[in-house]
Amino acid sequence: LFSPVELAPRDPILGLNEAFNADTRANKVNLGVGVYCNEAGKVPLLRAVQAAEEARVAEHAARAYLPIDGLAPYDLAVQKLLFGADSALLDSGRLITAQALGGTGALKLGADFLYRLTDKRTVAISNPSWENHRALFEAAGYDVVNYTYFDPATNGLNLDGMLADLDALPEGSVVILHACCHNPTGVDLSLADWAKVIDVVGRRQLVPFLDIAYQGFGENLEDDAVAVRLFAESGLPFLVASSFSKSFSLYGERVGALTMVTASKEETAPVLSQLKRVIRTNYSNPPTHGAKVVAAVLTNPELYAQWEDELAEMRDRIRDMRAALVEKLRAAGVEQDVSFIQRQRGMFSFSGLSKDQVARLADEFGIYAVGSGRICVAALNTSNIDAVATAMAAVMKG
Ligand code: PLP
Ligand code: TYF
Repeated sequence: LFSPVELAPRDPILGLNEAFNADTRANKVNLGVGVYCNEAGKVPLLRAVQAAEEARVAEHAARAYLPIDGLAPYDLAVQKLLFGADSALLDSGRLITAQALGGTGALKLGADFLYRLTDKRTVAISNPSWENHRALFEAAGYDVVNYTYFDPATNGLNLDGMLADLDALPEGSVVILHACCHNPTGVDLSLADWAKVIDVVGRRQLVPFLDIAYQGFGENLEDDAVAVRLFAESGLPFLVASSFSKSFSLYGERVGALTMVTASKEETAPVLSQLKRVIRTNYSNPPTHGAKVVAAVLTNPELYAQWEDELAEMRDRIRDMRAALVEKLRAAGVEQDVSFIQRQRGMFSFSGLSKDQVARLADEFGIYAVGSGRICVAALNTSNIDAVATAMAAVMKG
């Protein structure tokens, strides 16, 4: 039975953890996986989460099954966060939200749903993108193509290239769009850029699928949702995969959601019924704990305010680390322009390091980054940043 099975390639990001764990050097640093660590180098348990968990344990609640599409107060709280608490969409009958197993689970539900219920077979992802986008949609049966995104010459966005590529896609293609804090580049669209993208998407009848895994890590919760809100205003149908893994530091609880905005309220019941079928035939219904905790925080004004503060703390610390890294690289004698590190948003910096330079960082210094040159700025702290800047400068200078 199993003798013909060949070894699968490792995940290019999660695979790095194994190499890092096997490294015996005391001053090793893991800048690979996109996980926020605090100044002490630890994944934090947010105080708002702890308070909600304590209240939940004290309840000693029974564990019945959740509905197929998840906890209703959670789904509603997700919608408010995405579209705004006063959005007209909330009462429009055009929204469907299903609790999902993280943002990845939401993407997987969306991929399976679209493949099963539409006849188009092309998905476009940004070049570069999070590697799982390709893997998930290929596994669902899609042909995955790239659209132009990053411009290495400016370390910014190639908007014209992006619009031209979107314009050339077959009608009905699914387009995955990073709503904020693009992974891996940290390069985002402006309001005006989004308006142009929405124009092409509408004209070419593409299927927009927004991925928002870092809401709150760019500017703030509201501004980071601007793409979602502009698509909402456009009246187009679209999908959103959202995640609380990062914003609640609840990585292991798998808390996310798939939201679909239908074109009319008449579409909603059939779409929801088919989505439930996809869920039922995958895992039946989602787990309770993470969604209960997130819903408790999002529906309690005091806990919400505390969470917003803690999110701002994470965001500000990452910004401080960006500024410090730029300063220390310059101080270490790096002459090329590294100011883009401070303009990039979210957890990552697309550092411009080559594959060879990344390999040297690991071999010579015990500093692990993704082969693409992506580093997780959220893993820097005042104890490791000098070593990282010195090592980066050494490999950058040749
Ligand atoms: N989408 C992007 C772009 C991501 O970077 C991540 C990160 O983990 C996810 C989706 C999914 O996150 P999770 O499945 O951990 O909630
Ligand atoms: O890009 C990252 O590092 C995060 C975490 O297969 C991650 O999004 C990485 C790889 C993966 C799943 C999650």
